[in-house]
Amino acid sequence: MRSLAATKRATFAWAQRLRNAIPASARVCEELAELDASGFASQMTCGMQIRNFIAGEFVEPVGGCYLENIEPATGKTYSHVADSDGRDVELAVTAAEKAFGKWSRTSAAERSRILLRIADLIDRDTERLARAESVDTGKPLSLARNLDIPRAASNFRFFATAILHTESEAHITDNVAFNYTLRLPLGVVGLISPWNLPLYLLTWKIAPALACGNTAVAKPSELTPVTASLLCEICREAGLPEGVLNVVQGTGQNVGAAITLHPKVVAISFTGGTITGRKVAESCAPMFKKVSLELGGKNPNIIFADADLDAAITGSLRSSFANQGQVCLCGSRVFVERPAYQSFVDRFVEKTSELSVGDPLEQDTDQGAIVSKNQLEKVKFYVDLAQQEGGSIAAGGSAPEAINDRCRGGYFFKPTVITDLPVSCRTNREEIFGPVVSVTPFDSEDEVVAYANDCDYGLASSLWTQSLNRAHRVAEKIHTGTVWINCWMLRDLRVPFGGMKQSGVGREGGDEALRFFTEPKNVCIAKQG
Ligand code: TXE
Repeated sequence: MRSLAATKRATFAWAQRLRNAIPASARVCEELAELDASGFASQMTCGMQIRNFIAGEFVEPVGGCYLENIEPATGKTYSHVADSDGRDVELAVTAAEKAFGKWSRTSAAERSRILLRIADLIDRDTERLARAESVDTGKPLSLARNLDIPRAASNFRFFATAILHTESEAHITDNVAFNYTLRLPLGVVGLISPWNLPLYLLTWKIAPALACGNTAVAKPSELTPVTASLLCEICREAGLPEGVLNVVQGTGQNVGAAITLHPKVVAISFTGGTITGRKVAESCAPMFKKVSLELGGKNPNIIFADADLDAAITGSLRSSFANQGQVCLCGSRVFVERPAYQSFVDRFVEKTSELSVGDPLEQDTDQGAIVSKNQLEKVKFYVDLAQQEGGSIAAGGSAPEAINDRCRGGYFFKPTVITDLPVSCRTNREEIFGPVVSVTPFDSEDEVVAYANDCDYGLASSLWTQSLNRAHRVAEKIHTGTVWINCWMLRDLRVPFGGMKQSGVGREGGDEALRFFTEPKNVCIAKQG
């Protein structure tokens, strides 16, 4: 009769063999979980195991299944993430609902104190979070360290202090009544975030939601689950009461949809692609849920001949290729006034070709890996399409030579500049979401405004000019939620942030976020006597 330990060892060995036989894209299936009478499944995965965070505890998914989590820089599985489903969402919503009463009655000062503590702990763990984010997304470690993680801390600090200074309206109705407006927390809210700026965008939702007294069920992208899990550890250490924040890991169709459709989740804040955003809106509409959608973009970057060309080129390199072009705000359609066109193209192509595509963990890397094999294939598809549509590859256009042994199987693509495209071709209309931009000349202000606005998206735009009058004039005419003038991605967290048309509904940031995550109530008191 074999001992239990021997049985476990034999089962583990068998399970490892079975797991290795499973195609990389498959999940560690229910059968494996059946072996797991004593939590055994959790030992069947290589490396880290990212579980759900519900009611203040890290827990296995009810179904016991896990997805392979692949490192973009190597193309290898380096951890496993819970492949949860509606049962896990139900547990999370129950925990959030249970926590809502006390949290919504907690004073703003106490909520602020805890959120500020979370920000301090994010600062303390910057290196650990930055490395996790870089490994999970493929972005350069330097970018995660200097942008993603500090911004996550800023998100918490901003809303932790904002709630200490909110003003509410009062209206005196002639001499007959006094009105005041209450802005009350909504209840349990659903927060769904994408893979390009995982911690940055998830905390941009969590911070205002909790600051306003709501409790939350959050879902990061299944492609980039790690920093959300590390954030949960930080929240627990900061003293956030159990159930206030719950994170359910897993796919959009199994977890995202369950959150969106849950009757006790009263509002959804979503950032992701337009196609998915439409599904979320379709789910919310019949249930009259509040919904905020931050979706895709195909942003114009307009350079007039009178621009400071050095500044425009430096700014355009960032707006074209930051985070491997995987930012919804990237300026993927570059328009240059004809007198400056050739000079811009020559210098922009030269600088683009100097960007180093490398191992994200190395300090001098400018461009890391694309987030997934699917996204890399999407980028390659559009570069091929661009050439079919008449475009010329002025820089990049292919995968780089082998980066190093570690990254041999990674998802890399050179920053790519395409010229000579027809203005309204598919390449110039559809979101690529990778290190690919087109450059097109224009001859007049009216012409370039028409080019910029001839687009299904309306998220952000940049324009470079030394003429103040032209800047104001064009800024007013362009159909985007944000217009940057002689800059890009210069962010003040108080301003409304979001897009129009197929770039989304609603705005995030500042008072817009505080109003989204609260319900206004008018109280009208008639004057006595
Ligand atoms: O986004 P998805 P993906 C764009 C970019 C990209 C495209 C698709 O063009 O190529 O969107 O990217 C969850 N109900 N942006 O596939 O599918 C999903 O699990 C509820 C722009 O990553 O929109 C993830 O957590 N949730 C964007 C989140 O939604 C669902 C940044 C986003 O996934 C769901 C990223 C469903 N039915 C991509 N299906 C930006 N605006 O910055 C999926 N999800």
